[in-house]
Amino acid sequence: KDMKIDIVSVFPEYFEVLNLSLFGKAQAKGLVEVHAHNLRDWTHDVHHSVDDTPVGGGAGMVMKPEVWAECLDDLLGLAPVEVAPMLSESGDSFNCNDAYDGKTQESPDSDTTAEAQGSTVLIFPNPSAPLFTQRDATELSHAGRLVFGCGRYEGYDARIPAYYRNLGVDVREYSIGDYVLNGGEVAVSVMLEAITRLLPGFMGNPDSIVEESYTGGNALLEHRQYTKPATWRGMAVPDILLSGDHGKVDRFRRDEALSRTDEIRPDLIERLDCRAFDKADRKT
Ligand code: 6GU
Repeated sequence: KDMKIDIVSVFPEYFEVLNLSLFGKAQAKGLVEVHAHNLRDWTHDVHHSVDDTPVGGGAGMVMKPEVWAECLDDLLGLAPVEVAPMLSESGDSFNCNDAYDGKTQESPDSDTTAEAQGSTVLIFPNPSAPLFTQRDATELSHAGRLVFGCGRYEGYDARIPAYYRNLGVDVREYSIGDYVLNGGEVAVSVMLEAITRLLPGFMGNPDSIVEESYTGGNALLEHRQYTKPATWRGMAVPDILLSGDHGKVDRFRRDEALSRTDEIRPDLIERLDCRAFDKADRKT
């Protein structure tokens, strides 16, 4: 099972790092195939312009729909179509991550069912979109092809995602956190790493994936880790971890995961499925 990835950006060189390290090895093994394209290759004017001033006024520049569409039509193998006026006025078709038929990306158990199985997904990084989570990474790791469109400047014309959604393409828009970046390139690298490390054969030790933070219905921060020596510069590792009693070790780690999550990320505790608590879990 392999995954094809296309990235469109005005800085395609940014993605040269993908030939290095773990990702480079995965490409060599044929697990993934990545192509970074320059959006300006789809321009026709001498200045290779990809942006224009915002309609309605305001600061900054907005990426033009024509250039993006020529590029994405090529990559997706689609012919240009004129959208019927009624459709183009429909407010629904502009909703983030909402398919035109009203189907949303959040299926109740998308961790396992993978709506994206083997299919093509078009992804736009967007600071004003829903947060990209481990659940999204898991779901998208089952896709056959991912096409990322990196916006720059103040963003891209809202009709681009809406147009492809109307054609029935699975279009997603994601933010990677509550802070502002200059463009989508960093966000795409973050999403790409979160997705591709889940591909079978990508990681040396697949077991290390199962126990991680944010996985399954048990989205807790991980307990702290220690290695040898048992005492270092006068600092001892917790006794229980040296006891050899696996039951006690598990209990200790679970309590620490709960208390640390409660302290650092109380929002994660609130979103926990109450079925994820066991009888011995401390009440907080
Ligand atoms: Cl996806 N893009 C940009 N430009 N800034 C962001 C972001 C994305 N996510 C958080 N900040």
